[in-house]
Amino acid sequence: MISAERFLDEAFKLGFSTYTGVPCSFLKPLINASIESDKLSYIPAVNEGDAVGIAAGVYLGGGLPVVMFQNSGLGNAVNPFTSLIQTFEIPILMIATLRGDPNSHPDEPQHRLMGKITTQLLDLMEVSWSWFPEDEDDMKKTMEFIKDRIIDSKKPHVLVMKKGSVEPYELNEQLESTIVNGLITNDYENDESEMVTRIEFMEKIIEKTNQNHDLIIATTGYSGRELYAASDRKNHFYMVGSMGCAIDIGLGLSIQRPDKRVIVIDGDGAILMRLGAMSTVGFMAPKNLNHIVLDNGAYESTGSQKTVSSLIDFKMIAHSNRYRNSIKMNSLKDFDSLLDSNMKGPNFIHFPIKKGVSSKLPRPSITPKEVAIRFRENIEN
Ligand SMILES: Cc1ncc(C[n+]2csc(CCOP(=O)(O)OP(=O)(O)O)c2C)c(N)n1
Repeated sequence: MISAERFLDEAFKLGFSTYTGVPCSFLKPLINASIESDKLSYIPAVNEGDAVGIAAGVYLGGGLPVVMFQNSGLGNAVNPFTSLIQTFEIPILMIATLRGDPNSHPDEPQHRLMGKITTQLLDLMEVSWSWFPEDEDDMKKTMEFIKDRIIDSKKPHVLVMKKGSVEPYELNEQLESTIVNGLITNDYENDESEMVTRIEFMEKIIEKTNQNHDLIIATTGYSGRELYAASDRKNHFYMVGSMGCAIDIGLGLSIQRPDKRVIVIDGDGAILMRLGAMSTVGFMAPKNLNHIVLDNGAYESTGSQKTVSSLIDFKMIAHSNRYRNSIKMNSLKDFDSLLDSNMKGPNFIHFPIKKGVSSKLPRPSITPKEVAIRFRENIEN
């Protein structure tokens, strides 16, 4: 057994200072100690996939994140693992518990199958893993080795934790949110004649943002491609895959880099896939985060099938999740002045747009791996 504080200390010395995840009883000591530590931060994700997206944002902002969750949540994280972490080559350290360990006493029935396949699933996803250290004498070496390995290979590594690996650590302090009461703004006319297409919106983004101060995440599908078509810049992150994780990445980024303005360009289909992520945004309340949902009422990138967005009041959802400002607008003129106002966030803008995409829309010629390297280096410089 090792001490939670010693593990966190050792990891801190190696640069790991931001933790995120979803609790498991095996993880109790590590989560409790990371919440209480003055030098560490813990971001409470609501889904294991969101935790992986948040960690990606922390890394892209220059940090070294650790994700902790129960193996039953590994399934929730498969897509962000395969299409975000592995595709963009983002090195994160993960701690996954082993409920349902086939070599231990029988666990609850719901853990049996996942316990049996956890390490096989990691192998299948081509994710390297090793056992969580149980001996303090080995811990330092193991951690140094893993840190070098993930940084050199730009790949994730999972420490699989068996029951009783860490000494108990009781929780004396709870996480506190800093949120103030949010506002819903109903000042905009939303005249249909003002509606623009996605590419027109992207051109406005290009006009109103700059490479040094703004960090822009564009969701998977046509959004990323149209932002690229409008202009290819170092501060752009063109998502491919991990649909719904744009806001997770933006959240991790805005916490890691409070000095930058973070703009997340989401789609109605994408945000509906991971609405839960918005609750962590409200809880963490980063002032520099702007979350825009371009709502064309469709999954346009995959053939324009209708989404259920026409039934949804996104502004109310954002408000209920305690975003500081929740707005619906569809005019570029209004959007222009809103950006100039540099309103404190987290801000949510539901922006209805017209369908339509160029028949010759390019795909980024830069690879996902190059996008990630360029994005992180641009922030560091
Ligand atoms: C997990 C996952 N499910 C499905 C897809 C396929 N897919 C890619 S883009 C897209 C549509 C996205 O719709 P929306 O966010 O509304 O943006 P739009 O295409 O309308 O710009 C879908 C379904 C995917 N990439 N990942």
